[in-house]
Amino acid sequence: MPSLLGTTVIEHLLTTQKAHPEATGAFTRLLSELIVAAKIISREVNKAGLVDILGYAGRENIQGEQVQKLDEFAHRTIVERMAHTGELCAMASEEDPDIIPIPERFPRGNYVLIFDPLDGSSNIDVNVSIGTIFSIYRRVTPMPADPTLEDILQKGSKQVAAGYFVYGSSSMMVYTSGSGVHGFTLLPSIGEFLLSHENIKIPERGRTFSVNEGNYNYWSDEVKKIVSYFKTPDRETKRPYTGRYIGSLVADFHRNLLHGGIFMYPPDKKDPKKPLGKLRLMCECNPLSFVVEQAGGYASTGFQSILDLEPKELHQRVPLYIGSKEDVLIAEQFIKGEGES
Ligand code: P6P
Repeated sequence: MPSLLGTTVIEHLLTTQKAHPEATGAFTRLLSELIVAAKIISREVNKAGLVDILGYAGRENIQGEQVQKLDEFAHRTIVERMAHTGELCAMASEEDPDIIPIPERFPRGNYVLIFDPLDGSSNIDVNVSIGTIFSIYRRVTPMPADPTLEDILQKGSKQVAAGYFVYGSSSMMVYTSGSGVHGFTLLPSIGEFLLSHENIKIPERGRTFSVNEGNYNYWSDEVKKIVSYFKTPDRETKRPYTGRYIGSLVADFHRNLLHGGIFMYPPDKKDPKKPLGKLRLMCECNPLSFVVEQAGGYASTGFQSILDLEPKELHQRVPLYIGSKEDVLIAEQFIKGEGES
C-alpha cells in the first residue's frame, strides 16, 4: 500500500509536463479529468453488488453484445466529463458506433480520446476485476473544421498517451505518455491515485500464457502449435508455462505486465462475423500495445506489430499476441510457419 506521502498522479503528470517546455498543460488537464471519471466509475463498480446497477441495460452495443448497466454508466460518465474539458475535438467509444463530437457549447481542443469504458463487463456480477482502457492522439485535420474519421483512425504508433484503470481488489491506473510506464494505486480514504509502480518493465520472457482454450477446435494449426509449445516442459527449466485466463483483458494484461507472460486472442472460426478474433484495434489493442512496448514488451497481430497497423474501421477487430517480447516473437514464428515445436 502506498504511503500517504506518496506522489500523486497529478504531481507525476506536472513533473512530466515540466520536462517538456513546449507543453501547454492541455494534456495534464485532459488526463486529470479522465482520472475524475475513473474515480466515479470505480466507486460504482465497487458498490455494484449492493445496488441495482448490475444486470443488463436491455440493449445491444455496436458489437452486438448485451450492454451492462455499468457499461452504460461508465460510457456516459467519460463522455459527459471529457466533453467540457476544452481539450478534445472528438471521442470514440467501444459503446458507440460513430465518432462522438464535442457539443457546440464547449470549446474544442487538439486531442482525440478513444476508449473502452468498461472492458470485461461480462465479469461484473461475479466480482472479477474489470477496467477502462484509453488512448489519446493529437488531431490531424486543421482547426476549426469539424473533426473527421481521419482524426480517429490513426496508427497506434501515433498515440501520445495510453493506459488503463483496473477496478479490482484495489483500483489502479497504469499509463504511458512515451516516457515509460507508471502505475498508481487509488487510496480510497483520500481519493487519490498514488505512485506505486514507477517505470514498470515487463520481463523479457514470462512463465504464463493466457488464452481461451475453449476455442481450441476453432483455431488454425499454427495457433494450436503455439499453445502446445507453451504447454511443453521447457528444455532448460523442464517446466511448462502456467496457464492463466481470467477472461477480463485488463486483468490478464496487468498480471502479465507485472510478472511476464503472453496474452493471446487469436483468430478463430467460432463466429463468422469475427474471423480475426474478438478484440478491437482502436480501443483495446492499440492502447495496451503502446503500454507494453513502453515497458519493453511487444504486441503483434501474429504477422506484424499492432502499432504499425493502418486502421480501416473504427471498430475493426484484430488478432492479438501481447506481452513479454520473447514470448510474442515465439508466437509470431509459429504463425509464420517458422516455429520449432
Ligand atoms: P472470451 C471481455 O468481454 C473481453 O472483451 C475481454 O475483456 C476479454 O479478454 C475477452 O473478451 C474474453 O473473451 O471469448 O475468451 O470470453
